[in-house]
Amino acid sequence: MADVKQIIEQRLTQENNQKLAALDNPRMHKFVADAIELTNPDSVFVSIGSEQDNEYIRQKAVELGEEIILNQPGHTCHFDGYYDQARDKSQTKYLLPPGSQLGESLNSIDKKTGVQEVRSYLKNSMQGREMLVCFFCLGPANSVFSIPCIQITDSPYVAHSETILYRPGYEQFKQIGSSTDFFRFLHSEGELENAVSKNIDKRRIYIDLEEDLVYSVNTQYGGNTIGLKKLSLRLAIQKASKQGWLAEHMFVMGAHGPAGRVTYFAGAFPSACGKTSTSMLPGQTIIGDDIAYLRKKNGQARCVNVEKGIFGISRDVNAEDDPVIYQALTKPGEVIFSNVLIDENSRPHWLGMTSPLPDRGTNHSGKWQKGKTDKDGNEITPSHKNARYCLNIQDLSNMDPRLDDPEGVEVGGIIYGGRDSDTWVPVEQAYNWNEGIIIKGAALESETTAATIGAEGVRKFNLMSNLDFLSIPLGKYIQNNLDFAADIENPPLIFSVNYFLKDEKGGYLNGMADKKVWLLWAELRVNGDADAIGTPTGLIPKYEDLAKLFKQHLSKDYSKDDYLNQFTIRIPENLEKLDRVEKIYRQKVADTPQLLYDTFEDVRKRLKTAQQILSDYISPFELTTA
Ligand code: SPV
Ligand code: MN
Repeated sequence: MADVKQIIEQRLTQENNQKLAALDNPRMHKFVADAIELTNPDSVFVSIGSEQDNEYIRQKAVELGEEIILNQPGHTCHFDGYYDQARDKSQTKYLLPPGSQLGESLNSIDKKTGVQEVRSYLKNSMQGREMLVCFFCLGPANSVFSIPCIQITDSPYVAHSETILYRPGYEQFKQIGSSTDFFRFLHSEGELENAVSKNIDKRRIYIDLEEDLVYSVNTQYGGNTIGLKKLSLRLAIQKASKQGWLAEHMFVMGAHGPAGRVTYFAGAFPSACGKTSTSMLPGQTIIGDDIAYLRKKNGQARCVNVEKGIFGISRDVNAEDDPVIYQALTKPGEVIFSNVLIDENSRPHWLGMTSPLPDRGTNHSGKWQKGKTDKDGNEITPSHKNARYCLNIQDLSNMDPRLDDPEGVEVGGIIYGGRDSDTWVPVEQAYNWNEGIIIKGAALESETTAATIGAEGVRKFNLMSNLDFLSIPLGKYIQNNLDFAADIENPPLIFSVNYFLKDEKGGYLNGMADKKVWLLWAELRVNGDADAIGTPTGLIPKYEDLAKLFKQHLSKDYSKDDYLNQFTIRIPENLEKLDRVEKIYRQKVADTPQLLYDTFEDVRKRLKTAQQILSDYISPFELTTA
């Protein structure tokens, strides 16, 4: 590479040069210079995260047609290409240096080959365009949790989204001086056609764990491009593993118990399985809905939201089920909608918003009218199932006041949830930390959704709902989770939840609102305020306690029949599940901790004993208080 200083001075205006020069960080300067040489932009804009710079980015997004202005002040809509609507797992790969191994569950490519390939797609990709250089911070600023990041992109939509989703990081870069400890992201949309990435076959997201660097090219969908979101989670998991903390696919929220008590929960659910709506439950307060860092301090588990905004799924957000988000999406304020349907009055519409959807408008397929089909003959839905909104948590009426607490909040409970139609009860507490990590987290399975490219409704193993983002061997990751609580006197309690349990006819056994009761029961358990019934797999609520919570919080008479149907322990399904998951560990995860196999065996024995003494399907009324 030519001289770093020379490149920057030649290719940046004086003003932009000064912004960069104020940060005395050779590694960062080298990254910028290399990106300029490689992608060859017409101009470079450096953002310091000021209101003026953010406004420049917002305007640029509109000017270039990456965002369309909607009818409400502050609202815009972005479209991704028709085949670029979700995370591309198959083209997201680790750049593997010779001799290193991640296990066969993680997607990787030989580093030299991968770097060459992705850099060939990035070559001159910003010609005729402007490069945006932005600084952000993962986690609250000035905190042990903070990780400074630099994002380079030619997409003002990506940069704009990041100004909403992440805390500004320019000042953080001033503070770190010449430290090399930060994450780097280089993204280019590649060639565009009608403002969307054209060369989808050359979509690549390649991750260099040695360099804390991610390349993303020929894509626009946020999950593939917004470096600080899932791409940073991968880098953070590796960092956390080295340093003894945890980076998780988790919401963080305050559950409001009796007499004003607030107990914080962190919850991991696969994408599109109720994570955001749990973090947004009425009467509770939200810290974050997607990514959390957990660290230990003074013998306590503490956590922060890595983000400050939400990139949430629009589908099914309506005034009744998600009143807080619905309100934020229908009043003036900064919101980027993506892949929704826009009507002739520039109003956004999405699936499940309850009001009738228009018969025509503009969506991710261009001009759309009811009945339109794609080139494969599939009917195009008015808005995509993975259509999203992006907004500031600050604009929600239920923001928890400790969102930016640099110390994080104390974790009272951890919740693992999946989309499971036939096995797990709606809520169950693990007997202890290790069983929680193994029987709830590491055994998690979930049916696939529209958040990733591929078929929906297929039951897939997804440990801790974090499988898509793991950057270390699976066994090591499980061991890190087990070890995390080893020196914590009162570790958080661990719960599983399942909002998707069905009866034999395929009907859901629960209403959408019921999750509030499961959460508030968990809140009581964390504080020692409710008894529980012992099952072979954990501890479930007593009927009386749930009936009280249903009455108090949902004004609902909870019947014994509902309780029976929901909390019957399904022994054959639980046994099958253990066998299914164990097989995956035995076949694919060479470094599985022995404790996992031992714990599976313990639980299997308990299930079989109960099956012999009682039956295949055990009524909770037949079990006793633990
Ligand atoms: C998810 O799919 O889990 C998301 C959205 O939170 S993204 O990862 O950005 O695609
Ligand atoms: Mn997510």
